[in-house]
Amino acid sequence: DKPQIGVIGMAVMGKNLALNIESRGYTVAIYNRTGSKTKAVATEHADKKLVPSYTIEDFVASLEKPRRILMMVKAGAGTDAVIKELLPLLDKGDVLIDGGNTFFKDTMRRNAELDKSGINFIGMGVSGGELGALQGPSLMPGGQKEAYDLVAPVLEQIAAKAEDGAPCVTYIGENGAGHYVKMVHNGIEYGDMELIAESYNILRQVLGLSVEEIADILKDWDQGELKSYLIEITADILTRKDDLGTDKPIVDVILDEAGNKGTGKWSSQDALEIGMPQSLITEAVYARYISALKPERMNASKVLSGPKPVEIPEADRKAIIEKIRQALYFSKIMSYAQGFEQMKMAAEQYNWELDFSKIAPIWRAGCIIRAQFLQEITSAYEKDPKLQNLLLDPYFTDIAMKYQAAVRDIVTLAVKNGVPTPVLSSAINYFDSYRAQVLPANIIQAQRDYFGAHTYKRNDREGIYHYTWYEEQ
Ligand code: NBP
Repeated sequence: DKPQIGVIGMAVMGKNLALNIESRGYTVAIYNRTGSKTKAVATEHADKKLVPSYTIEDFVASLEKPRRILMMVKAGAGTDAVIKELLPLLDKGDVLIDGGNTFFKDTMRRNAELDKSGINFIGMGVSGGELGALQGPSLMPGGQKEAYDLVAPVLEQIAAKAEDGAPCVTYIGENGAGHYVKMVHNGIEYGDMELIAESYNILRQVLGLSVEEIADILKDWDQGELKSYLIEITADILTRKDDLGTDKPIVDVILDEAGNKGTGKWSSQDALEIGMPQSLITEAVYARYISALKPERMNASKVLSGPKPVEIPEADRKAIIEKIRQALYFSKIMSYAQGFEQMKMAAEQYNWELDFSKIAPIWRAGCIIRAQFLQEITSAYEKDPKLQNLLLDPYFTDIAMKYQAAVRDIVTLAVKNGVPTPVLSSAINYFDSYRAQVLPANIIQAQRDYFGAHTYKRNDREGIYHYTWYEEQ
């Protein structure tokens, strides 16, 4: 059998995707720059229909035409290097897929460049980590529609399946649309993670609960509206003890400095670029940055102190825990509302036709942000594909109205205790701004007109105005 598809890059993602594809009945060509990795995969899985090549020429020559090649290499220079080597070896009509965490503008550029040679280039977001790659990831492919159709059968087979059996893959849109949607997905992931961390912190610092007690609370939350992969793994994390034998919970020995690989930052940067508020994700990125200033924080903590903790009567605890749950769900909704607004604006600016009734369902399984609540988002966009903002769908309007009081109470309680809640606070501020008939932007416009003659519009008549604030010198 000639391999029907090839995978370049035998690090954790490429290897597992190759095995996933093979498990669906395909013969898969494999190649890696460093041959020993290819050899190791081929040897370990000698019983499988994997066809190793040790030069890129042999790899390309081994494939059935039109060739279908999936690249899973380090995004950036690695991707460009592989494309450069491949280009002279490919023919018109071949399909090259970049499954890396690539910046969407790189994908737009590569798509246009390769299109000149008649090569179809798909930029595909892959979410689900190592296990997802092997068992079924969520896939977000963008590029030429005809090219997508050539690879759709394989992608549908390897993708995760939602509860209703639908594969977690859909054609997202032209050129960089797939990587854009993956970028927003990752930003949302940052927000979801930080919201759980902030909720944990309030339970721990304000209510004084133990790690074990918080684990039980999260397990309980995972039975209801908040049911999701991230709540589930956090509950699990909180039950684990230190593996170096100190008998402490593992979370109590993990240094509180968060790392990042930049995809959350890209999401915020582009929101700034296209002019759409994305305050929750951005605050989540900042929360990681400020955490990374650990030595500075240690220093500052010796000089700057917060308020005295508020005493919380035992009898109030249960109600506060429920309010934290509501605050978390409310804030998650704000974050997704912003994420979908951002994608809507991006579609206008980058000329994509994004169909959210098809995009929301592919996040229901396989990916890191998979959650029961994505079914609600799916239903909202199925009912109204042109929905202006998630908050205007009746289900979400109802939750926002019901839970807003809880967020106000929890944020206030945290502030009074000196416990930071950058993302929870951001959520209620977004809600209050988005629903405001009047914002103090009149003051901003007056200031701009005062010092820079930037002009303003009036709320009672048409036209552009400039006020004579002072006599010309
Ligand atoms: P890495 O991101 O660690 O990349 C390692 C692979 O890139 C190896 O195969 C390496 O070959 C190859 N490579 C590099 Br580095 N530079 C190259 C070059 N100049 N020419 C050719 N090959 C080059 O691997 P990964 O963690 O498996 O991720 C692969 C892609 O998938 C990345 O873009 C990543 O962001 C994305 N992704 C990862 C995850 C995850 O959970 N890890 C999830 C979703 C997406 P070598 O062996 O010869 O050095």
